[in-house]
Amino acid sequence: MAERQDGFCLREVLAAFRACLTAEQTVLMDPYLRGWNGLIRFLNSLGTIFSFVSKDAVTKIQIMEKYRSSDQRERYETLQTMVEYELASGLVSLKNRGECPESGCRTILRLHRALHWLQMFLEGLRTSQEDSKTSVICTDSYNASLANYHPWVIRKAATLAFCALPTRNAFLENMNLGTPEEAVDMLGEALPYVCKVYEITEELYAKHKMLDLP
Ligand code: 1PW
Repeated sequence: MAERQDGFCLREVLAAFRACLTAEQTVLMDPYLRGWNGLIRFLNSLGTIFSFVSKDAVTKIQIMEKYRSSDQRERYETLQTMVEYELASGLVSLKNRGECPESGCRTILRLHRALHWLQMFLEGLRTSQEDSKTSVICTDSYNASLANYHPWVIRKAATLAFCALPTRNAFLENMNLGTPEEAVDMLGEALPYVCKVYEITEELYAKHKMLDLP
């Protein structure tokens, strides 16, 4: 297994997703992107083979960070304000990607779909037996979620990369959450927040009929 990046801890990632949620049931952009940056560090710690998986997510996070440091930063404070602003200003293309290739709405939708995979994967890991294969858990969760949006060649490459995943216990230890048992407890406590962020985003996109943005 590749060397672990200094100081990576899944706890911080999960705390970031928890911090996304406001009392008004909106999702704050900055902790959302912070959570994603942590996930990328985590993916990279799994080895160079995962860098192709993380590269696209990195590009998308950077698009969103650019909005957050632009003159329009306040419009992008939450996913809800972003949707409202981009729709009202004609910045989202509902039919043709070419018109708005970097809209925040389409960019977040890609990260949102990937988050579903992550949520299912970590839940699978949490509830699996000690001798379960992480590659199988990862492939199953991928096939049930993100794979539906990927062409054959990406599905093939992703599934190949999953074969290189470490064993379940090594994986749980790599999360830096203590023993595998402690890691499982931590996941049980924190995953509901990731689910909640996912659900609120899904509802927001469904309400605006944006679940299939090109
Ligand atoms: C082990 C835990 C896994 C959590 C990983 C989350 C990262 C997922 C990134 C998958 C990227 C695969 C290669 C890129 C595919 C793009 O074509 C696709 N992007 C995503 C994020 O699915 C669609 O983006 P596009 O081409 O419409 O801009």
